[in-house]
Amino acid sequence: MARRAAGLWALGPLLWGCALALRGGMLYPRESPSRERKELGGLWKFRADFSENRRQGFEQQWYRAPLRESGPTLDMPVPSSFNDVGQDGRLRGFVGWVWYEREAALPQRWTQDTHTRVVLRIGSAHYYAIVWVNGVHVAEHEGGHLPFEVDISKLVQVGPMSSCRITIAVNNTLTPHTLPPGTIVYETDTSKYPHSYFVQDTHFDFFNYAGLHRPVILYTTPTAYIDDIDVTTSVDQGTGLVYYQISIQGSEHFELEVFLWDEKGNIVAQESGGRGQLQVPNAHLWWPYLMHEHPAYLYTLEARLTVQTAAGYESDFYLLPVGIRTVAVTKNQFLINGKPFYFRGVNKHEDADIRGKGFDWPLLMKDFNLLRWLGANAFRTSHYPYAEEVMQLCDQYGIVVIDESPGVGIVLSQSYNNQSLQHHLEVMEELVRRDKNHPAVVMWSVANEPASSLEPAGYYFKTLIAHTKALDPSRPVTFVTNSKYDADLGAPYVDVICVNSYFSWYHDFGHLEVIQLQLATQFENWYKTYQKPIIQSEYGADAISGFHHDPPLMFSEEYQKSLLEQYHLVLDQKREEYVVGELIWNFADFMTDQSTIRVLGNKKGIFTRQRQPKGAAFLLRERYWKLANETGYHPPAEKPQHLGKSPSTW
Ligand code: BDP
Repeated sequence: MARRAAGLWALGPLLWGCALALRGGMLYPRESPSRERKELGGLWKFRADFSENRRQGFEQQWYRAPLRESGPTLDMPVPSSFNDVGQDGRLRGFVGWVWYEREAALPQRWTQDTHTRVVLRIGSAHYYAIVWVNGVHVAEHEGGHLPFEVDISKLVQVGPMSSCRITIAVNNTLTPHTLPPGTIVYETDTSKYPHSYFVQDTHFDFFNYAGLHRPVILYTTPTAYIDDIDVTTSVDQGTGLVYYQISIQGSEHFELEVFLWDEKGNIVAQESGGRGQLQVPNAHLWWPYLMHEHPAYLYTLEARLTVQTAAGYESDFYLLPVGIRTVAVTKNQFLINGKPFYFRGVNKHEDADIRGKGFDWPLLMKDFNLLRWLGANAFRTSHYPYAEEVMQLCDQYGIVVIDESPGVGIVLSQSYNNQSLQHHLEVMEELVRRDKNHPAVVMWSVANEPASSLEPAGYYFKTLIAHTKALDPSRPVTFVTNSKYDADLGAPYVDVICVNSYFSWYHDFGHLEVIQLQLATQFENWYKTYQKPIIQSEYGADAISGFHHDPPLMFSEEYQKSLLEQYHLVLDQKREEYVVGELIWNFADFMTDQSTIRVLGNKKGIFTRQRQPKGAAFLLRERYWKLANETGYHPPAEKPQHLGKSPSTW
């Protein structure tokens, strides 16, 4: 078979690969007396570039005029993946550039007041994006799961009727140096394939949904503004300590006041200056769900910036939810607020139905309601960072998060070279910058199932983990392994061993009787080698909802349940020693590439893709509630579902 891997250049523009260096903060756009926001959700104009080299859009400069003038366009919902919305099979599997466009009408006070800064923020564009406003190139971003933004004030503050036409070209091509990596394979045997035929190969087990997956937002700040806030917390004999650092842009001469509000609307601490410590006597700590009678208590840090201008005073206000809690790891425990914490949780995907990976409030609420129903207290953002709105809900509901980078499928030796490592370091910077202030995030995961026994993996993970710890010394760092305990070159650098295994699924088919022995051996080997706490970060079996067989056979609901039960027997022994958590694979069925081992996707969900329970969901529910009760913590009263509260002075 004549196959050759093609470089990304084959599809990309000349600018490809020049990702912007990380600059400034990435605070979530929140409304305040000094800030407004406008979501650009809804139908955008859309056109996939089906030309052979996928470059027609650049050659014809589709960004210079309304997209409809370039040829036929579709209406495409944002946020959403573009793949499953239409009836055109070519679009579902499309690889290359797609073009989105939207006209936005802006309020006059945004376009006429030059003390207002207008910012365009894209929550996620998978995978590479180039952005133009009114035909002017304003931004590029690599990576499909983290936000980027650009100040577009100068382009929209040009006259009373100024318009704002936003064009975004998005390319979903994955190469050995993207995260996640992939390969474009050209098929050159003309007896089998048409001229210039290529396919996208990936080394991960989920469909490479693409498009504008998360909200696109326009928001304003004053020209002197709060650019970033960095909060870490600790506790000293009941007194909560909130260390903050605030960076300001647009002025060197300013006053900064910082207030901490409790949930009742009282100021409990206050400071001035860009850096300091707020002390909260008898602090309400942030506890995970089902661990304390006051779970997930959130204070609100209010930063007030005042700048003197020729015209008088100008202010900027930013409100940040703050949970006071500590995280620590011993050789066999994971501690939150000094108490042993056991992860009873799930792995998820941002995947559902026709919207693909598009952000969706009803889906998000359903998933959180199901987590509560299950009695779960944790999840891992397998295998990429989730939407910011998800992280905010975790803070509010007390769901603990292992925050994973898109480092999944790192299995080719090329994906360990300097270019890949450099990009991975930048992605960790973007991830930490975005999620550092979430109390729910208790650990970073830099990768999932890399080929960590390959020779370059040692240096790669040593560097990556050290960099992540330097960015955030307050949280442990891990990656999730499926390598052998004595061959894993990255494991020496992690704080917690996270191990995936699929006994009696990917081998020993049907032989549930070997699970206990194999799992116990797995745990003992890892613990003996590293003396670090262990999380069973994946285990599970496919079950096709409605398939039954007793005695249990593979793919039946009975088999999935029985396999889980075997795992639980060993987990119950080892959690007395050093196992600190279990995360089922997977919360819900999800879409994958087509193959003979996937039946319309991966069916290891304990819920279907439509979020209906399989038998295993009831089994896990019973177990998680039992574990919750065993720890002696009482279910909390229903938590009000608002995000923090506005200070009463407003
Ligand atoms: C693990 C991967 C996960 C897969 C799962 C499976 O981490 O992404 O979906 O196996 O095969 O190896 O179901």
